[in-house]
Amino acid sequence: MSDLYAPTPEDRFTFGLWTVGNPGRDPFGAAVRPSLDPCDIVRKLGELGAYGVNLHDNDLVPFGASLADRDRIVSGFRSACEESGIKVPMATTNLFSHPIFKDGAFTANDPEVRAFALQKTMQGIDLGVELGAETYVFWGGREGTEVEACRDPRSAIQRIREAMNFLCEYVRDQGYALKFALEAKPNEPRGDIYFPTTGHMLHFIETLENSEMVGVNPEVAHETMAGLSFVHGVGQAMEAGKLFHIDLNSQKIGRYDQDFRFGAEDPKQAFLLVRLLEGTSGTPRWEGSRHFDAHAYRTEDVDGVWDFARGCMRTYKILKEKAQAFDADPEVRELIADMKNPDIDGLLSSYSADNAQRIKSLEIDADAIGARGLRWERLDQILMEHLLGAR
Ligand code: DIG
Ligand code: MN
Ligand code: MN
Repeated sequence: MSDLYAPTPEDRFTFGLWTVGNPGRDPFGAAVRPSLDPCDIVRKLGELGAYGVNLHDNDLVPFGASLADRDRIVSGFRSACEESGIKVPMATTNLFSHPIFKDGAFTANDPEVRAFALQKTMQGIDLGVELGAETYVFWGGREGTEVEACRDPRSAIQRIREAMNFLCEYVRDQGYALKFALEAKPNEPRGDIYFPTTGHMLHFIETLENSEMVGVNPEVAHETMAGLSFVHGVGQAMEAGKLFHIDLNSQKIGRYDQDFRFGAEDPKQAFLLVRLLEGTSGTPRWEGSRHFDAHAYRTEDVDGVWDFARGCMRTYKILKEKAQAFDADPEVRELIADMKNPDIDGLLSSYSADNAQRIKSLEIDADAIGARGLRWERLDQILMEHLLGAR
């Protein structure tokens, strides 16, 4: 019998080489799993029904590799992708592992570090485009401080703006059809990271010279670490036309960046996110990659890694089916139907002296409205019953 929740490339599920390739190292313990060959990862993801694989430059090409070795590695990887039908929709640069970046990359006080970060990123962009990437992510994991007196925060912002403007012009100069997606995180590995939330990134983008090329890559764990609603952050990015990529995973609030299997800690929030991305309430479906920036628990062996990958995709598809059922539920549709008021509709959407006068003259019974129940308790209970399989 066919599995309703078996992933297919049409679902556009992607994983990073660094996610399913995570060897289980953490600040308090060594790796527990062997390193996986990138070509083996690609073949396995193809078998599992994934759409694509994403990478940092050094996930594939070791830091400092010769040009000949780089070309040999890339050629073999491209062959594995083609044989497995796996795409490379997104690429990014590792600007956080090498000690040169220990006090930042684009924001470092040393201009030679900033130049090296630009050099490495241009090479990473060339690699990503060569592999077919359409989106280039920037996660500034080292762009931050522990000792706040080390630089004026305005200098950090100006340096990152210079780097983004420079790299957008590089992409245009090369004729690449590539968009940038900026990923926020509030802290870890730095004490405080600049641009800590998606909201900060959305403002920053509007200060760039080529802002139309730049969007955001919100991550579940990162907005949750900041104590924010991920659904609201994604909704704002979508409304601004700036949701260029998304990092799906799971997170308990008030913890380190856990990057757990999608839905593992927060099925209700995951349900609401899938509902938003899939547009089951009647809005347009978001067509980007459903990228899992997550990794298996350190308790797992390699077989457990593939359990993790299957679980991410399966949970997403189960929640998609439940969101479709929820929004098709007649009682839900009745409860969230747009409230209409012929006396008011049309008055609020744009200013005119006439509209102002008519709004001023409205007789609104605030006490009667204040006493009215909204029935959100009933709505949320229905959501829970769909989620728990009781409806
Ligand atoms: C961490 O959440 C970051 C890095 O894994 C990578 O640069 C980016 C792309 O998903 N997410
Ligand atoms: Mn993370
Ligand atoms: Mn991420």
